[in-house]
Amino acid sequence: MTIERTLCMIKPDIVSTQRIGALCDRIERSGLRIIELRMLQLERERAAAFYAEHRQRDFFAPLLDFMCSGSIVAQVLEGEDAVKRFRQLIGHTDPAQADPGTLRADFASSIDANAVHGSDSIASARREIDFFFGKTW
Ligand code: 3AN
Repeated sequence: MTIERTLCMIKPDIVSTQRIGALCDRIERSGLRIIELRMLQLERERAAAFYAEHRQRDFFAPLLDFMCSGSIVAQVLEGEDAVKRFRQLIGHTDPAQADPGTLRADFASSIDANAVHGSDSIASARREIDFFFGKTW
């Protein structure tokens, strides 16, 4: 086991329905530690840069619309095996297919409005933490 850091982004569906606290409670109860936190509004260009790997997908434009529809909360989470553990806690991209007890099963309403993002690898975590918090890691 190694101590890792991963990027969590709480999406506009959770912020607008005032469930930031409920979601952070679940994260903290999982044992992961919130060590940085910032609330912000993504501009379209910035959202496009964050999701650049999906540029060719037909859900790209609706994804940007949604991610720019309100504020998001970016966080750095730290803990043993944080990248994998947080992905497991989040669950499947489509909440209809997410296992019971996962964040998307409990908080997400659709594959678009799916509550939360978590880095999918250590390399992605580094890039995504830099994206929101600068190269201080
Ligand atoms: P995840 O967040 O589960 O790693 P990614 O990285 O494949 O999912 O996709 C990024 C985001 O794009 C998802 N969180 C979701 O909001 C959206 N997305 C992914 N696949 C689809 C899809 N088939 N239809 C609509 N939106 C999608």
